[in-house]
Amino acid sequence: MRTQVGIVGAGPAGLMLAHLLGRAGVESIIVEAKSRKHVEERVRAGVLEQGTVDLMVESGVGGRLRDQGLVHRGLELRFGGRGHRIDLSDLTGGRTITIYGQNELVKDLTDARIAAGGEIFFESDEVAIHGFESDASAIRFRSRGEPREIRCDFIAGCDGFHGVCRASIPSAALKIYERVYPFAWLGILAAVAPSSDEVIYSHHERGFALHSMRSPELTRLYLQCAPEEDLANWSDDRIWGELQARFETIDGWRLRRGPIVQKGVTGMRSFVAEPMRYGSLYLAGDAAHIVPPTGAKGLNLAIADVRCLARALDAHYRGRGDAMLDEYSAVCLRRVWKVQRFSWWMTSMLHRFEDANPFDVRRQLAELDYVTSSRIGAQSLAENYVGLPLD
Ligand code: RFL
Ligand code: PHB
Repeated sequence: MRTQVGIVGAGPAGLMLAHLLGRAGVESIIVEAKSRKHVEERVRAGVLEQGTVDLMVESGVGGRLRDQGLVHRGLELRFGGRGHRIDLSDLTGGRTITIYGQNELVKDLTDARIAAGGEIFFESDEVAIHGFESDASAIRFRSRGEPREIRCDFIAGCDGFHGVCRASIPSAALKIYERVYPFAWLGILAAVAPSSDEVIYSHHERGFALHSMRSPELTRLYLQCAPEEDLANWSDDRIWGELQARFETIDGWRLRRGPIVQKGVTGMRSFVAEPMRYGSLYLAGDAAHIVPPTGAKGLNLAIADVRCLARALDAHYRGRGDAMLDEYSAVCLRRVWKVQRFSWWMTSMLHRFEDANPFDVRRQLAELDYVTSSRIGAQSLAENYVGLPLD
């Protein structure tokens, strides 16, 4: 088989890239390790920046998102037993965020790709990439037991943090920047109406907690836990009790409880691999960088990368030269580092650190007080949260 762009990974990055390339008349084939069902049911991100929503709508895959996405104009920071609203829209000239599950976005993009006749090899085994240092790029894998090879001009490594693409680059050619946090998030999805109209980030002496949602009937909640936390120690009652304690307010706020339909523990890290290109291999999304989820940025960053890559590849195939491909890594990394800074900052401000002394805790509270009482402080948070402008 031959195509122009071979894509590894059918997560948000790989699917959006294939979709944008298809619209530009550039051919691609996706190779994915997991089944379609697995990819479409994976519960992950939920907050879309305005720029991500605009790209979905402009590129013709925003129908369900516009019907079912929950548009939010603000969020709440809760600390010291009080809630403080950050009016995202007022602070950013009318911009908003939209709550829409990553799995729904993945469904929309997969449906669009398949309807457009695009090829996705799900459940591929032994995926390996070759020849990207020279002009002989290829993806080799097994599909239903049969060996396959896709020869291509470019390979897009959209295979997430644990994928094969970044790992195939000689380690001497990459510089890795990393910080692993001494805590994780225990996340649940509960079949109950959200207890608030907006997302709540709560700082509490027992640890951080987050209230989000997926629909008027589904609540998404997270609580800070130990990195090696064993879910077996967390009965539903214990989870609800702990969440209630961490969202407590002086006026007796109550968290609605309901059946827990999904539970999981997610580690927290900041990670960047530079550069995001090696020969004709281009990394995008989690394959190149990870942010802790406190800023709700990972998915949005993945989409920003592939928007840039799709434009650069389009320019290449239209004979407009390779300047954009040459600049791809540097252009993406400028955004990546600003988003790293923001995600690290939100994480540091909101979590409980075991080794923090009383000074550190008072400084955290002062930071929260500043951000919620100064328009300029709040504006900086809001500008980053709704999404920095796309280059
Ligand atoms: P993905 O989604 O990991 O997709 C990579 C795909 O590659 C496949 N794959 C392979 N395929 C072929 N061969 C191989 N050898 C392969 N190895 C892997 C995988 O099966 C998969 O299908 O990466 P992508 O596309 O870069 O997308 C990144 C996002 O998924 C990620 O950044 C976000 O989920 C992060 N994130 C959040 N981001 C936000 O923008 N807003 C949020 O609110 C938000 N909340 C979150 C999050 C991530 C979380 N977890 C579980 C990590 C909340 C959580 C709890
Ligand atoms: C979510 O809805 O899953 C969510 C919301 C905000 C975050 C992370 C995750 O910062």
